[in-house]
Amino acid sequence: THLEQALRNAIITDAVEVYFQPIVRLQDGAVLGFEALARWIDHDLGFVSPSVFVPLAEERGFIDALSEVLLSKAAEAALSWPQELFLSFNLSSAQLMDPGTSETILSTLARAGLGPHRLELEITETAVMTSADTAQRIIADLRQHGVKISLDDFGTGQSSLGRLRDFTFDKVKIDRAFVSQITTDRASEHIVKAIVAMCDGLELQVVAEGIETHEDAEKLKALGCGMGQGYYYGKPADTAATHTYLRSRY
Ligand code: G
Ligand code: G
Ligand code: MN
Ligand code: NA
Repeated sequence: THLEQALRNAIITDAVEVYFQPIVRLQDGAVLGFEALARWIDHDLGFVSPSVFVPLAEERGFIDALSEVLLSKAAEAALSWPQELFLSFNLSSAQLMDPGTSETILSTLARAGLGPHRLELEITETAVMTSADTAQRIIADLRQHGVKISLDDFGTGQSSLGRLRDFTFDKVKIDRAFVSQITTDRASEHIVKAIVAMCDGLELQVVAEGIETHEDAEKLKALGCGMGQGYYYGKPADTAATHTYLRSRY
């Protein structure tokens, strides 16, 4: 298709970009790291969402090539941040079915010169379900090298609690579907409260996604949630704007 060809071409010509969104400590707003988010603006097609082009690359069998370009760019940017800041990067489900993934990631990091302990990989419940054994091995291998694993979009997949028991994660990201209604919907508040308590018990870090207002942030702090992310703290921004953002804070 035209879209597929345009995307393949964008990968080759280095036209796919990475933006960064801050992840902060809720207590004091300190930046702890950034999530990398792919961005592509095509000459003819204009803005194409990663929720369109990532699944396309998966379907057409070139998610590896796309992801390698993105991770390589993201790692290069992270090199110029303060050393204590982590880089969080999304892995797609197809990558968790491919036994070569850990090797690809580690060698991309090595080439960029970014230590594996600075990388966190965001994976979804659906992704670990589809190919559990392979996913398990990839996760174990990467963690052994110091890479951390976050369970993304928590609460929206299936058998969430079973995943937490059977897999080893470092962090849970509460889906914005719960966070966005936390000040208006009692059920959402109770669910978030329960997730935070459960993660404390399991010694998992917790990030609330999609924080858009001061009121959201205050409520999450009161519920004991450790970290947050969302437009209230910062929208995804390009490498240069991310530098400026960091310079204003350090
Ligand atoms: O940034 P935005 O909210 O538009 O992202 C839409 C979706 O695309 C999200 O589910 C996000 O996780 C996914 N996404 C963004 N960047 C990447 C990437 O680099 N790799 C993968 N696999 N998914 C990404
Ligand atoms: O699936 P994942 O959690 O990786 O996707 C992150 C998506 O959420 C990105 O597309 C990002 O642009 C979007 N996002 C980040 N912060 C906010 C927010 O505060 N509100 C909304 N509506 N979307 C957000
Ligand atoms: Mn994510
Ligand atoms: Na998410």
